[in-house]
Amino acid sequence: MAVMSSQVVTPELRRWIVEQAKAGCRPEDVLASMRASGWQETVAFEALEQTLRDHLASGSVHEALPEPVPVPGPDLTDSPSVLWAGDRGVQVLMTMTLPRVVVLGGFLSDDECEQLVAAARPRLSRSETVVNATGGSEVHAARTSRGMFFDRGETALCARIEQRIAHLLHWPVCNGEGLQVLHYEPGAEYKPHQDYFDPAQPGMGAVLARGGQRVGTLVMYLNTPERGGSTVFPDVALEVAPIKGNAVFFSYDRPHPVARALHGGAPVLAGEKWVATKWMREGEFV
Ligand code: PD2
Ligand code: ZN
Repeated sequence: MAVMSSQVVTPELRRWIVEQAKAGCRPEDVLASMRASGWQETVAFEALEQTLRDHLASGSVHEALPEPVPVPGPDLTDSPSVLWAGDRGVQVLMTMTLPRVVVLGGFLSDDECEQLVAAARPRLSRSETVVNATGGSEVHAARTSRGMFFDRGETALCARIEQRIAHLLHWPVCNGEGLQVLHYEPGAEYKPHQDYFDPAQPGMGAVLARGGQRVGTLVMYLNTPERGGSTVFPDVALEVAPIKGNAVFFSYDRPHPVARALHGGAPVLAGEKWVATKWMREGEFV
């Protein structure tokens, strides 16, 4: 344990500094957080510098940052308030750059929401998450919704919504996975996670072979829960309220925390929550 000035740099502090660096935080922001929690300027600076130097020397941050790739997204040139999605106008309610998040109003009609719920309801089963080791999937406590997948273009309604998404986000229909519908009952949630696949994990080869990485997500709200159920982005303290017919789009140009795309579905506190999710791949999803 190094002693500098009157404050002691603990192993916990060093570990925290390394975690911040791995998550892509800029050193000046890490320094500002340390100052805000009472660390003296010189102590904070030296702890940061020494910890990062030691960590680099240990070889453990030489994992290269993946190169950014093209991602889907609406054309937000000149800050439009309404975007044309091929068959209807969609409102732009909020935009953010890092992470790239766009909240859309009136993406689906009430009738489309109700039809999706009715078609999905009889086919629901407990949602699963990807198992890193094998690329398969399993039930996990972090994800307590029930869900189902439509095949791409399975119904006329799916095909219409897929065309709308492709038009709005300038991304081919064939790069999209089939629509997934999720149902959350009170208490159900989807803890913060990344939608991309961790390329370092064994078992990802088979997943990535079906169209490459995921690069964008559109979560469409099919009802309005009484309380709770927001889509949250903890890195930037953003909470998107689930409102029937609205949607939240976000993209991630590399499979790394620097894209800041960590997100989750907060627990439903009262009522129920229905969403449809469209994941977009780099290439054709087969
Ligand atoms: O239901 C949601 O709000 C939600 C949150 C995070 C859905 C997903 N992720 C997803 O389907 O990936
Ligand atoms: Zn997600």
